[in-house]
Amino acid sequence: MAEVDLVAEFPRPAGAARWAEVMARFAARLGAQGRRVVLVTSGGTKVPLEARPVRFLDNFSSGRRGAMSVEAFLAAGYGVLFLYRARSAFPYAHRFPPQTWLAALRPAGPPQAGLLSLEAEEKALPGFAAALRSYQEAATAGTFLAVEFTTLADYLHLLQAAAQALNPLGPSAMFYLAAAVSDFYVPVSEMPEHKIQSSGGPLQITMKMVPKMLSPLVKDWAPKAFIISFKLETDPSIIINRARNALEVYQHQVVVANILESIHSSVVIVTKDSETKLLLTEEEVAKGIAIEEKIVDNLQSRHTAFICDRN
Ligand code: PAZ
Repeated sequence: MAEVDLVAEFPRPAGAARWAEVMARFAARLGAQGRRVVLVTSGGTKVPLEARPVRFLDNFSSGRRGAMSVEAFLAAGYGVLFLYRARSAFPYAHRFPPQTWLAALRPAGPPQAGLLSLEAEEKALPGFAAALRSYQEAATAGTFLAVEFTTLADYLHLLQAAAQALNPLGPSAMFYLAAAVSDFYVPVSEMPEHKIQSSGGPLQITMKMVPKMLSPLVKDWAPKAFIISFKLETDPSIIINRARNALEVYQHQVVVANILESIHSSVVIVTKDSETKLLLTEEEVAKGIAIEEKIVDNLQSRHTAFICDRN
């Protein structure tokens, strides 16, 4: 879809131009260091049903896949641009919902010289200090940039800007498109201005199909990059065919196929000529290993081969 169509169909969010600059600077700096950079998209998009929206169409995605994958990519040395749904899972922080640290942390005496001291029983917040350290290392090294979206329009504009920022990195750029993006939307021109009244009786809405952004991404926005899309289904009998069909239609490199019931324990990495099942054993679950570590490890090797091939 050409840029002009995107703007016409989906209002450009406030701040999109500024984020485009920030993302371009981030990618250029890490590219100049010779670092690989991955765009991780994460969480679900929100689709308004009214022009002054009270109601929305949304989906189940928690953002956990994206957040865990960011941690694995940073540990592997990638620069990470994280395009995520506001208030969905955030790297390092998602393991510690407020009720865990609100109960465990307490002030360790009055602030001194502007420094606030907090303390907690070590076993009340296992992994907390390590998570803080990992996050702060990435922040200090400047290898992590988080950009929020809420609505489908935000997501589409920011995805395009992120792709344009990463395009100059050629094959060193990876796109890891784990967000659950709505397939349906109500065009602005067809939205009721005010809140839909329940006194009007049962509601019928006709929604338009959201254009598939994978097509311009692969063809025009970042044609040299290594591109991974995700495919979620609830029917295991169709998943591999749907993944193969996406590879055929969009001509990108990898589809990560997952089934709703087992998204966090099993996936299949599908390419033009291979299918690799990744599974977590009970032992691995007990050790706290996440499926995302296996996905990222697998994709990192494929990315290395892709870069060698292109060079
Ligand atoms: O965000 P989450 O951890 O709850 O779920 C991850 C996921 C299932 C949204 C992701 O793995 C995925 O398949 N995304 C693409 C969904 C799709 O458009 O088919």
